[in-house]
Amino acid sequence: MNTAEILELKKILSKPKKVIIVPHKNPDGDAMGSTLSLCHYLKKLGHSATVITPNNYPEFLKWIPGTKDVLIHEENTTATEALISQADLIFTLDFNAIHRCGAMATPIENASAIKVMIDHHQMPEQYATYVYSDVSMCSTSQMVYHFIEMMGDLKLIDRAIGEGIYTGIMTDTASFRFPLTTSTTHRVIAHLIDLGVEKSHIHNAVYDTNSFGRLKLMGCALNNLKYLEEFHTTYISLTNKELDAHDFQKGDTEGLVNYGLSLKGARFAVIFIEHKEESIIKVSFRSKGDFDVNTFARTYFNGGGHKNAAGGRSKLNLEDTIAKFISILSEYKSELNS
Ligand SMILES: [Mn+2]
Repeated sequence: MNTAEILELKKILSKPKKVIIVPHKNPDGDAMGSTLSLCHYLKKLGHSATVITPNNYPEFLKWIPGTKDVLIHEENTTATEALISQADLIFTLDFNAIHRCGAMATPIENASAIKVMIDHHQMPEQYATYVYSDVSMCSTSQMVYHFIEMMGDLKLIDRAIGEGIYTGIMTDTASFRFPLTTSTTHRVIAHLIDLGVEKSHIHNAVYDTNSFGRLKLMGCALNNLKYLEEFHTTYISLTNKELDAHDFQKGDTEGLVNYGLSLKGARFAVIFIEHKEESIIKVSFRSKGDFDVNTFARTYFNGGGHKNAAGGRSKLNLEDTIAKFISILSEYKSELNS
């Protein structure tokens, strides 16, 4: 987003507007943190702002300031679609392909509102009038901080706005350790801590909420871990039966793929999860170094994301999906060994 565009947006936002803010389907910490922080900021500017999520989101995010005012499209379709059609502006955050907001895609496309995208995923679609896309950013939440900064309103960032931003940065960087965590990221975090954001409290609220079932599911996932040493690749699979046996709740499989990448020598880690409702296999990819899982997921598994973290899906059954994956790996043997 260039200076001229910022000035245009500032002009548009100089009078009270009806604003809708939308994260991607199955919102994660960055999606909820960024949308809720932007919502607080816009309310402080005097706008009527509402976060509408495509579907429900994990309980461990339901403490972020502003959560109680979030509307869920899937559970309140008529009312939320009326708000979308009446909106002056729609901000879409933490995704860059309109299908990523599921059943909200059509109402958003049909809306007459000015659309603004803020996002850090690769290869953005061009559905928005104003696009703030930066793939070098660790999180959309950090981009919300810079957006407020570009608007000249850094002084408006308070503890409530800061808690959402902190949550998004923390979750998308796996607590400040992924490669896109920069010195600027840490300077942003330092500012948020100075505003009174309680980092230990947020860490506990998000991470230390495991149910007994989830911990046992983790054990099951680790028990299923396989290592393909010649490819420096680990993979985990979870069947419906295993999920059911451990009282699976939304969000329980979040982050499990990272355990595979923590194995000494591993450069590529994958998790395959049977998804009963959609009858597909959901696949998550993680890598270290130059191995580009965004391209891998796009090419073979109908997905995408970032260079070191991406997702995809397969319509084959679990066994055939894994077999397909292993057969593709041989093409990357030299790359994974270099
Ligand atoms: Mn993100």
